[in-house]
Order: sequence, then C-alpha cells, then structure tokens
Amino acid sequence: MSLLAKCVLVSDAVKGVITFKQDTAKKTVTVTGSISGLKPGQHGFHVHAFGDNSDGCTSAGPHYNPDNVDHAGPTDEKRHVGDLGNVTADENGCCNVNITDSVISLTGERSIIGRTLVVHADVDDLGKGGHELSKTTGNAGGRLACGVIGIAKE
Ligand SMILES: [Cu+2]
Ligand SMILES: [Zn+2]
Repeated sequence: MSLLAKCVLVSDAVKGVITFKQDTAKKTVTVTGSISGLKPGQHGFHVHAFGDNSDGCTSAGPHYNPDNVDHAGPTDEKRHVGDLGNVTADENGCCNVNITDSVISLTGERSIIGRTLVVHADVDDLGKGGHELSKTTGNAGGRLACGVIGIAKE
C-alpha cells in the first residue's frame, strides 16, 4: 500500500512541485520532484510546523519538531522530524529532488500532511556550523518559497 501527498512551492521566482510517497511496508517516504528559480548551490529544505501561509512562509512557524530536540541533518539520530537537509540547484538554478526518509510520515499523530514545506535562500549547516542559529534552523537564511503538503490522489 502506498500513500501520496503533494506540495506546490510558490513565490515570485521559485517554483516547484514535490511529491511525497509513503511505502507502508518499508516505512519510508520518498520525496521527489523539481524546483526551479533557485540560485546555484545548496538550499535548506524542511517541513515547518504549521500549514498556515496567511503571512507568507513566515506563519508556517519553526521546523516541525514534536520531540523538542535540536536541529540536525536528515541522517542524524536526533533531529527535527522536519529536517530534510538540503536540495542542490545546478548552474541553471534547477534541482531535481530525490530523498528517501524514514522519519517523516504521511499517517498518524506525527503526519506531515497539512504542514508547510519550505525551501531556503542558503545552505542548511545541519546543526554543525557553530552559528547561533545552527541548533534551531541550520542558519539556512530566508524562506524563498513554501507550500502546504496536501493529500493527493493515489
Ligand atoms: Cu526551513
Ligand atoms: Zn530543523
């Protein structure tokens, strides 16, 4: 059985469509899609707590963090549930996203459905940069584009 969700990332310059597919047997979620309009290089990529875009990406709140732990990278044992790391844009500002994650879920109490996916202006240091924001946001800079993650037709 699989479950599907989608998110449309929108802003003036940045566009993207991201698909989340949960494999209930493997207990993983694959995150695939493409984003355009980015500056070349790495960009922080997170699920933020709220599906509220009434004040743009700001009202999406902090990283989704039901365990109340420090910010980290996707492969770290302790991390925010929303910590998906970085996506990498090529010289044309485009990136193909292909992430497999076993922490985010599309079901249950800790579902990411109805929360906001954000792509940032700068690289996420995965909690290791030594900046005062490293342990909360990875110092990933402004919120370039965002969208609410919604249920999609399977
Ligand atoms: Cu973020
Ligand atoms: Zn985080």
